Amino acid sequence: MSQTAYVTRKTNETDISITLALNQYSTQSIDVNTGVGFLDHMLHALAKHSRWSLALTCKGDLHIDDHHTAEDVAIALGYAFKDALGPPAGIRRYGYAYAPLDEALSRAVVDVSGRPHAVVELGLKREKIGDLSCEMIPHVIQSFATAAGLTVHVDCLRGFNDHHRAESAFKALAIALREAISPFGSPDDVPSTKGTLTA
Ligand SMILES: [Mn+2]
Repeated sequence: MSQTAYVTRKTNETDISITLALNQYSTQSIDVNTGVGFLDHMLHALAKHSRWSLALTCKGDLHIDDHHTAEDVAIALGYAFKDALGPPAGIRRYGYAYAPLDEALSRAVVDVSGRPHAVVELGLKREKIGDLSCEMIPHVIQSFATAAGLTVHVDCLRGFNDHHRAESAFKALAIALREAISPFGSPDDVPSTKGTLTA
């Protein structure tokens, strides 16, 4: 099954191109360039531990700030994920994971529900990490989940260093996503008592 998507999204604020392939267990190719280094780092971690291949470029209005770039990249990546996955069937649907990074520990719980909802509590204290505003970090996860049609709960449970806190959250989300879309049951089984996860 080909689980790939190609998404472009162009506005007056950003120009984005994404090629995404899911379940890349033998080889992975990851190249992320948004112009915001720490955002690239988080998306690279998300792709790596989700076992995605990801080529993502964004030319955004960084002369204003990082807001449009971070938000629009997350939205486009969410659409790419939803498109690559296709109608949810033959998957676990639920996934959860804990990921530590040194002293930091985060937990992510994912439901491929078709019901977009995100609760993200990372407890970041700094104004920015590199050129990414800390207020944008939970917003990236929320925007991704909304566009992808996912329910996600992501909490950083402990940690002193904000770089570690954020990175452990993206790693936990990656592993939970990987689990949630992993094959389970018969390929045409929709894991819902309602019989659909798309309405
Ligand atoms: Mn790091």
